[in-house]
Amino acid sequence: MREIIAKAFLEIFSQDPLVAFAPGRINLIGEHTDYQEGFVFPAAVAQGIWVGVQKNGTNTTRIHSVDFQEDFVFDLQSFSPKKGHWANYIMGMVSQFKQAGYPVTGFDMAFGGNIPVGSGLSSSAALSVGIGTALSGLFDFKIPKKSLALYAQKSEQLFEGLNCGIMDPYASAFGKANHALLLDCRTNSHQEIPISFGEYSLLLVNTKVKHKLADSAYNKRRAAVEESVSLLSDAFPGIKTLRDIPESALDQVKAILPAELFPKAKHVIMEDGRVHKAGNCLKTGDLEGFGKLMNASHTSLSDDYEVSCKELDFLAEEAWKKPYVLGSRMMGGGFGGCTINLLKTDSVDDFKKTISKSYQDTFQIEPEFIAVSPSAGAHLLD
Ligand code: GAF
Repeated sequence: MREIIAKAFLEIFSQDPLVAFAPGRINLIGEHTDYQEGFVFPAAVAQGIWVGVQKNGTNTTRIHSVDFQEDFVFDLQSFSPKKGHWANYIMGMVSQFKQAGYPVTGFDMAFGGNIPVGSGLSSSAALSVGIGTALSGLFDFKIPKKSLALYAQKSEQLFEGLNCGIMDPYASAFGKANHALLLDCRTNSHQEIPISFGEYSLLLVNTKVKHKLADSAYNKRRAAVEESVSLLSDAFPGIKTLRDIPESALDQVKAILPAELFPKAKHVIMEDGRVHKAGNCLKTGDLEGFGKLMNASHTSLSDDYEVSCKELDFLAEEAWKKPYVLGSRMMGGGFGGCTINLLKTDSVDDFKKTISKSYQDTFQIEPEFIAVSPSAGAHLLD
């Protein structure tokens, strides 16, 4: 892919580019907890986005998307979001750089990648972090990874209107080969946990659906848990987020919150606990325990947080029936995208064959299987 981007750049802009790579991410467990300053357990993957850049000596930015075969030009002095357009990710990052005092001048860019769009592997965070890494390298800004992740989060909030958390860009920036990141979203710091699944492997199954209104439902869930925090603040003085409420206080929480808010708060509180337990399982090699936590996470996301959909539920439930699957759950924001599965490597073929058939019989869609393994975070390429 690096060669494809460099070749396209040379053809269009008549220069050789500086190329950066930024990966997509998986999340082992810890869903919809990052924006409550909770805990998540993501890893970067080998699939990602390649971004080629070079200065052009003007005040204009010219961009070519290799995947969409489209161009976009904007003036660095005056630009604004364009509803639903991929160029928002570039304009959003440039805007963050400018606000932070980094003097971006005219540049050309070509980018493309191999993350299936809508798969829930966070191609948007990979693109934003890739742009940040490329521009930081091009202008020699030496921006710390944590700042790049925070700029990418803010950019997506302001230019795309998704009130997202820090998990996706953080994983893309900090990923490490053969490790997952046990990330504390209050301090924005992480422990690197070595991942070795022995005779088991991770495999994603892409539903190939992305239900409409996913982004507005995401923002609504976030608003609901924020409302719960304010309703709980008298009984729990000093709490900032649901992360500050222990599982042992769930009965008290239930007595205070309205019936429609309690299950959402319960999910966030319990999911934080599951992330800690999952970290311990991986540290002690208890893969069966880890798989059970994945399954419990799915049930909670589906029944309590209500961010699953019939396609994701079907794939998780089919996977649970297989004796060689240790765990299966929906991954990411929900309403489509992928399930993440931990299963015996020598049963992957049987899994693909049987799941493919049952999913097609039920939904008339051929699912996509994506093998993933924890990989390095964003970096400049030679
Ligand atoms: C999306 C968001 F971008 C993340 O911040 C996170 O909230 C995730 O959904 C759910 O865990 O990927």
